[in-house]
Amino acid sequence: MSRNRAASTRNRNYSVRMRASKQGLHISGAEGIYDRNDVTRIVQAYTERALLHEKGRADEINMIIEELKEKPRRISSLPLCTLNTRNPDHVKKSAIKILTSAGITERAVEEAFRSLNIGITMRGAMLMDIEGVRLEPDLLRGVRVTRMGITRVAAATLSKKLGRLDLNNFAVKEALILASKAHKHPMLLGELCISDDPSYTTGYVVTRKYGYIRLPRIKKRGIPYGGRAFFITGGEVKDLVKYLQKTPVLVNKIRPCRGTISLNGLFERKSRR
Ligand code: PML
Ligand code: MG
Repeated sequence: MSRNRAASTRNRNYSVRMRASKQGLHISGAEGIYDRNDVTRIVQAYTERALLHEKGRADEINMIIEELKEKPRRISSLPLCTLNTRNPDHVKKSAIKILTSAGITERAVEEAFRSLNIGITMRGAMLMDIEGVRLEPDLLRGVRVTRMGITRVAAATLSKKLGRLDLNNFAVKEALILASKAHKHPMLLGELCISDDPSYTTGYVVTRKYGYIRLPRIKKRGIPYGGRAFFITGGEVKDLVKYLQKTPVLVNKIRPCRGTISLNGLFERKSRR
């Protein structure tokens, strides 16, 4: 093969990852998988995001730009809907009903809410077994899910579907992509996420059966902490951590994005199938 040909058939995908902090505290993180031609634009966009964040202007921004050696695995997104939750209490009760339906104990869900509310935002996610016992190797940092992205075509479809629901923003798109990668792993049973952004008061839960369920009013406005808990079962934690951190995954198919429904509506819809 000629040199030019070899160069043109090389993987053109780059993982771009940004992590920003201020006085050692986490401000914001973002990442995606991009074509080589888009990398410069994305680096600029991520830098601006870190410098203009509502939690304050970052005094340290770490950016990693890495050519992917492995071809990303193609996956579909999780189906998405929003629950008509009224306040943090109603959210917690609903989250417990949804997550316990997947075999996670109420104790574990309570423990996840407690840990996400103690006022520290970890860089990555907690891993919890179904009893609420923490299993991640680094209890301070957690496990950051990395090397995931979305194809251009799928991104346009997702923007269109979310736009109809007035939800076409980075928070929803990036969280959905992250959760879609994570929940392709057979050890994941569920997830609870609360945004660490003070003005972003919608969180979500995930189960295999119900997909990505947004939970408005999960916290009061102004609270600057949050995070993720993955509920896991069976298998080797180190294999799961390797998958979450290292395996490149691209969302290339968008499953349905639905509007607001009640908890009964969610349970009934599935049981009718
Ligand atoms: C975050 O970016 O801090 C997490 C956002 C979680 C909720 C996203 C959504 O509205 O679906
Ligand atoms: Mg955030």
